[in-house]
Amino acid sequence: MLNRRDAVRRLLDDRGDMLVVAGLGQPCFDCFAAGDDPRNFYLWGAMGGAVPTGLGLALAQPDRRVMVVTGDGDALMSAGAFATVGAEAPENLAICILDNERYGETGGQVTHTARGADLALMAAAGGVRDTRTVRTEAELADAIGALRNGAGPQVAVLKVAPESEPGSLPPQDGPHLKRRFRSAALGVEDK
Ligand SMILES: Cc1ncc(C[n+]2csc(CCOP(=O)(O)OP(=O)(O)O)c2C)c(N)n1
Ligand SMILES: [Mg+2]
Repeated sequence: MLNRRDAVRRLLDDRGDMLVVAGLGQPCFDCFAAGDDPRNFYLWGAMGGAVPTGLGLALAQPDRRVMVVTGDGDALMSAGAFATVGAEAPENLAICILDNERYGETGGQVTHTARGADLALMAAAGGVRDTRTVRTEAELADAIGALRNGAGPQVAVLKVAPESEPGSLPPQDGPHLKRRFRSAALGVEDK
């Protein structure tokens, strides 16, 4: 089982001008713990929003790498979006799913990935060509390379340990997060 904090820290290390969409719950905390950045868009409570938001961003900003970092619960909720990711196939989109097989943030209730659902296969069935499930450190190194530099869309499902990590909370003011993200992404002041 992989450690989610370590994996996200490595994924976002020396990130260049990459834009990051953090799915609700613990993925927000992992991205914040890796180093807050105005180019992180934290979705906080918006369940099911990470993949569609990252897809829209990747289509709107085709010259920027867009990295979605989200959980299995969030990805299951918007599973239909994989078909649009497959159809649009933005080369700059990468999706990293931290699959702890739990709704970790709300107390660890098991999700369907603990009961046979396979998010990498679901993405592949949606037409995403480069998908993988990652269980070992060696596979993780390859996956990080693909997520950072491989032709997108990329989907990697990281099987991470179910234990929660210490709290690490990003700013909670939604309008502030939206404004600072737009300013940083577009290089203009957004009032
Ligand atoms: C529509 C909706 N239902 C339920 C919730 C409550 N909720 C907040 S975080 C979360 C669990 C998210 O699970 P996952 O995406 O797997 O992230 P994890 O915390 O396990 O890393 C839930 C159910 C919500 N915010 N929105
Ligand atoms: Mg989860």
